[in-house]
Amino acid sequence: MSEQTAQSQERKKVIFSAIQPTGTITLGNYLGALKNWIKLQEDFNCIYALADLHAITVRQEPAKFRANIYEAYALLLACGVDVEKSLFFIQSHVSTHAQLAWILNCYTQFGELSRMTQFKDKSAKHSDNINAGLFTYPALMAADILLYQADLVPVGADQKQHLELTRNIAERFNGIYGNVFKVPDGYIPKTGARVMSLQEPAKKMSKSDENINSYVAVLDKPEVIMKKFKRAVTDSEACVKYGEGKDGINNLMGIYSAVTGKTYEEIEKEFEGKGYGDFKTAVGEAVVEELRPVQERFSQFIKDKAYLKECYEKSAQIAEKISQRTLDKAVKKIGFVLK
Ligand code: ATP
Ligand code: LTN
Repeated sequence: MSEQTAQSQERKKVIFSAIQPTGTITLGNYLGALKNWIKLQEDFNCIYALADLHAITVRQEPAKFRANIYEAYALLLACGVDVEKSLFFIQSHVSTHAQLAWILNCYTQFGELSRMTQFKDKSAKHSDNINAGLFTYPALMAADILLYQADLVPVGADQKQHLELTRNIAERFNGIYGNVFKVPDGYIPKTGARVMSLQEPAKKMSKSDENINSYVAVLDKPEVIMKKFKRAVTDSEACVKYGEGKDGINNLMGIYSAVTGKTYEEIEKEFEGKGYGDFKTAVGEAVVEELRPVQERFSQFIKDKAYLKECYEKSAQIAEKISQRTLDKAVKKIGFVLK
């Protein structure tokens, strides 16, 4: 057998990731996760989802929620998710996710969930609605990943803790019942893994932030993007250099580096002797150019609901079949009587 044949026969590694269709997708989501989703499609077996079940851990207004789901689906196709190469479905369309999530809830400890930073942050932010789903959110995320025996999970740095918990749940379950789940690894980019708020650069850029100047949305118009970067909070030093206590500049350098591929040293050299104004303009322009083709493709996809439906239905059917195999295996091991 030639080396080439052997290689092509080797099982391709499986990638799983998801994003919540809450609000508009930001530059943080794009640089921290989505850019990797697109790249990985060439060499891996990729399975992607819109996590609508996760999204209702925070109250959603129905009409707006539905519009956000369509928008997010079209936008991800526009970013380059290719349904000929990968699966891309809506989480609630594949029934195994909620089923395995219940099971994994019973193998996840109260103490573990209490330590999750996202739970602490979101329960502080939504103190009027600290529901059980918000608390057990990571068990559903573990189900998403483990159902597909995923090897790698491309996410931003903020999801590291949830991934670690997923690994612990998988190991615990395997420890009791034998090898049921593949224990996955994270895949976190070197630059862009944690894009910070443009207004409070110690906080992550988040699509649910009330202050729209704190984030750049992938669908923001060029002039809006330029304005948001010009208003970005920096410091009084006026020197484009990466360093401690310079959260704002560090963040802009991270964004510029993730978009252009330039290293921090190259960026420092490029802006030697120049002020923050010039730098902010350059960052804004680079981001506008990066997002222009995505915005153009989006405007086509969003008009064609029939095409979107065709894509998500086809992917969901296949996902249901693949994930059912893992669910059956788990159910059998636990000792349920099979149907
Ligand atoms: P929300 O504000 O509603 O919690 P979010 O903006 O954090 O949403 P998610 O849907 O939770 O977005 O995350 C989607 C993906 O984007 C995840 O892989 C996450 O790690 C990544 N991500 C989110 N925010 C950032 C950020 N500021 N920098 C880099 N990656 C990010
Ligand atoms: N919790 C994730 C979204 C998400 C996810 C997943 C990411 C839901 N299920 C499975 C990776 C794998 C977030 O980004 N906030």
